[in-house]
Amino acid sequence: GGPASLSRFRGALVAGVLGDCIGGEFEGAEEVPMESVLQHLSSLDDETKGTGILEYSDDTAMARCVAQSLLTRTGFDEHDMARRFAKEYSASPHRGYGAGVIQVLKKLSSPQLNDVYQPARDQFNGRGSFGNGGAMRAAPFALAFPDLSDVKRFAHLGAMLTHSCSLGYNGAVLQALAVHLSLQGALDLPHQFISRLIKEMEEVEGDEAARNDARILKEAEKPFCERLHRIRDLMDRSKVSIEEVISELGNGIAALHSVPTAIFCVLHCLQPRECLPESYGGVERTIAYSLALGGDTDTIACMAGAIAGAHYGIETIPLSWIRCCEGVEDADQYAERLYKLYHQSQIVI
Ligand code: F2R
Ligand code: MG
Ligand code: MG
Repeated sequence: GGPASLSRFRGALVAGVLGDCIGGEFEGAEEVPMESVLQHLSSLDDETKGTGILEYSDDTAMARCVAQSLLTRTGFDEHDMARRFAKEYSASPHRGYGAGVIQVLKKLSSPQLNDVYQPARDQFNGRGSFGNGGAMRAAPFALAFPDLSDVKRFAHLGAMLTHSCSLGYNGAVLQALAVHLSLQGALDLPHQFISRLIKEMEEVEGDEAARNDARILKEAEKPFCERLHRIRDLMDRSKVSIEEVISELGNGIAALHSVPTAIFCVLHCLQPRECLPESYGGVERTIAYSLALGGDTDTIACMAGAIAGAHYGIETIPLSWIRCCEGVEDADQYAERLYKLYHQSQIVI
């Protein structure tokens, strides 16, 4: 479809859920041979193997809260979103949440709480979390707001409800920006896509808080920009091994070690790859490649899936994958409703 078509909206949310559900199999694994990935994926096609329904984890549980809140409030409402996170956690605590964020979610359920951002600020002795939990749920922000400055602003605030370290919330901003640009068709020109992300993140990472956090954590002055430059270098190479991707970009639970990696997975899989079946479409290639990196596979595949789904659209996603993942129908409905919200807010009165 054309820029910001319904197919792209559906692709983004559905492929995000698939990445989470399918990627859960390998989360935390140090090495994942491509052979094991392909076996896992082919078992999804084979109904006789009785894979059953693959459950979604915290990534999708929280993204659903973001989508529901943006739709119900027709925009960003921090109190409503915080309430939904807390309620979802208390109803279903065994979705594999991060060890630290659980404290925030418990505090958010207190009726006495006035400042919904305070529990996140108290994390890690006041330094805040740099985990990828803000980024893993950021895609719906790109689908709710057509304006790029709104996407940045609300992805930042939405992440701050649990992640007050700039290395956490700026990962969410980067992920939302990547989905936003992909939705516009920007991945048709991959080098321009990455340059645009660098330009936007130069501004995002230019503020005092980001510089301060980077200094304390002994990272580069603008850590996400530095990783985006590494992606550009990797893109220009004719061959890149999985080991090089992991050592240059990471595959861990920190936003800095996973959001740029997810973006690289999408870019690397824009063309067919030798290690992947020729029959695979772009979303299949992207998710398969993300799993082969090991580490935080559900989250990297979820984020890469959302960016790739916004590029290729819903029609490219195999039905066999859709059928075996929990929460896909809901994601599809949220996508349709967000599509309407997005296009309504573009009407100039
Ligand atoms: N938690 C997991 N996977 C672990 C295994 C789960 C297990 N399989 C199960 O079944 O239970 N996955 C999910 O967590 C990631 C998102 O985490 P989030 O929301 O960012 O959580 P948190 O706790 O804020 O941060 C994660 C960890 O990062 C370290 N960390 C963060 N900030 C830190 C700081 N300032 N100083 C030191 N360490 C910091 C801590 O170890 C946190 O626990 C996703 O992968 C999701 O799938
Ligand atoms: Mg998870
Ligand atoms: Mg994870």
